[in-house]
Amino acid sequence: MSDPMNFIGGEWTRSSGAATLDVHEPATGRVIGAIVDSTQQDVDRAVAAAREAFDHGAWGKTSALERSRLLLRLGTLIERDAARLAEIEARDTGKPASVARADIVALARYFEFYGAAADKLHGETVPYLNGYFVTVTPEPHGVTGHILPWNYPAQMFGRTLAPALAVGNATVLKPAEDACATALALADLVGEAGFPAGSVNIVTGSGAGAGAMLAAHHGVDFVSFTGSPEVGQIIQKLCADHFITCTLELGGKSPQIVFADADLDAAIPVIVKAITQNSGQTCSAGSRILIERSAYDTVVERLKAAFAAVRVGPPEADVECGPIITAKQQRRVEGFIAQAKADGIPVLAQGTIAPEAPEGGYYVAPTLFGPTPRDNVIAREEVFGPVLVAMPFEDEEDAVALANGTEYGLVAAVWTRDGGRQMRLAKRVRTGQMFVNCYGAGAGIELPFGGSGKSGHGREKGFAALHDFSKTKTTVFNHG
Ligand code: TXE
Repeated sequence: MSDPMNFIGGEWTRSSGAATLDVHEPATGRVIGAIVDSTQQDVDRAVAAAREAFDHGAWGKTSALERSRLLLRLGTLIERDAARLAEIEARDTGKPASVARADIVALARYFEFYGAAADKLHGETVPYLNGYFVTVTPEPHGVTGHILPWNYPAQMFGRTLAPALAVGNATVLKPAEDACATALALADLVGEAGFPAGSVNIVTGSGAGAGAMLAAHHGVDFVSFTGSPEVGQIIQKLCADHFITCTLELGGKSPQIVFADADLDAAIPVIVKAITQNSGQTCSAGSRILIERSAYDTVVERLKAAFAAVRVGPPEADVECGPIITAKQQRRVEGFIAQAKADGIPVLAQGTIAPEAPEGGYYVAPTLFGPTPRDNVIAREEVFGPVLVAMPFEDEEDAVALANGTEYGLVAAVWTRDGGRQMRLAKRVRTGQMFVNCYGAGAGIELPFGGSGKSGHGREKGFAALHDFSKTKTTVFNHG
């Protein structure tokens, strides 16, 4: 597909307008293509196609077993085309080649997991008055809107669409304007897998344009959004205007809490990877390291060496860290680093930009700061880049207060050999996911994921996503 187009009603469709947006390659900064900047008419068409598929079309009539088989087939097609998809993803996002390949494996796994679950979503019966029989069954919302970020475009396609489709919703997806290529490549596989027309629609375009049009659309019954807290608030208000709900996955400032008794051989590589993986552009990035004061110097020495060994380069160099997604995000990350330096926070270590990194690419050297004052902006706000801040704490009570001391609450980890302390912190740290002596631990498709506060609400992944993408219906039979 060379001309910019949307995927609507099972077909590649031209925009009603002429506007397009350039696509830049993060590794070089060069323009490598263009996408449709969708109009209101384009979004109307996509929602109408989904509505028709759900209300009257073949999709609305599929059985759970048929949906299961469609999802599984799509997962198999993704595996078949994994090398091609990984190349597209790496070029579009700048991810190291091996990371892009792992993302495609995770993408296929989403369709496998939710394909296998689609025909196992049971309802329940409720004991009630004599003469009555009551069922409570999960029902699809109808048409679901999906607004995606650019940091894991391939994984997000599976994370949000697979559970929505498993339940039976018809979907309209707006990928991020900065990374659409994989979603568009997947549209052809959706068709090949045999999904009925209108069950999956893809419209590209800007956030303030197509994104807002989708969330505001009265033909949409539920919205799944991943992105910034500022836009999350806009989405929630747009949804409230037409009385629908949404899930918001908005990022974090996730703490790794290291006690003096931690196994540092195990902890240090995991802690460094958790902030440099995907160049720190991960909602669940472990961006704060909280260290028991008595071990602060030892931990920091180990961290410095590991951090300084991180290399940054283009996808084909396949080093630890790729470029930042756009020039705008690069400026944002560099702005945080410059401000922290201006505030006098010591730089403990920096990674290196590899000589293979082309001029013009959006590269930022991973940076470790510490000790970082607790009230400094870099200790509280999401940088969304490879920037780690180290902070000492006094005791368990102080560690909990520090961990809970931001507006976010998405992911946290504690590193300690003390079993009682593991249990206490797991209970007291305000977070959607808690890791004990590990972090992330794989793609985690099976594990419910989501936050509270500025990290958003609702749950993705695991069976929890199936609940969020459905609503319960209570049916009361009078057989008296
Ligand atoms: O996000 P936006 P940006 C955070 C991270 C990052 C910051 C800014 O801190 O530095 O957000 O990134 C669409 N109505 N995260 O500017 O703008 C947009 O087109 C409807 C964390 O890229 O929120 C894109 O598809 N939609 C996050 C999506 O929202 C709108 C991942 C995300 O873009 C819209 C990404 C509007 N008014 C950024 N404006 C995570 N949780 O992983 C934008 N969009």
